[in-house]
Amino acid sequence: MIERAGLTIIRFGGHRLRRRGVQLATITWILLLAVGAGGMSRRAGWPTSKKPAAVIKMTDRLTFEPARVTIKVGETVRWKSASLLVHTVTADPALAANPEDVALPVGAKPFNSGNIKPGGQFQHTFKVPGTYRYFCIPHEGAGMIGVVVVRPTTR
Ligand SMILES: [Cu+2]
Repeated sequence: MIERAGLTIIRFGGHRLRRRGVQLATITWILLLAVGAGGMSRRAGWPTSKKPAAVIKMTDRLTFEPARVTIKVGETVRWKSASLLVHTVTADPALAANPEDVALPVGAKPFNSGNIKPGGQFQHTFKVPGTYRYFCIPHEGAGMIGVVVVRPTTR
């Protein structure tokens, strides 16, 4: 009985090993494909949620907190509503009641989030260095104004 069992294992041992080899090769291929696809998506710049360099809260006290942040060119700022009120993030002189509430570096395009509802958020990537002064449309008169300083990268 024992000898017969031993013979059986020897007889099928080679076959079993070969099958395991095939399985390993298949798994290796799947892993390589997965890693390859990951690398490709990063290189091709497929949509990935960009990690913000700064997060600013919009509050019921009609403030941006912090009111002033400093980032590097190419970085992203995210604004999050921690408020029951509707706010905006607006850096467009055409939409300001007081032109002094807006400042854009030369060459930077104006931007406006539109209405950000409670719990909502908005983000903007700054491609031109300089000092940005922005405001909230409904609360400009109440002084809801913020500043983003964008430093040039030193090479
Ligand atoms: Cu506001």
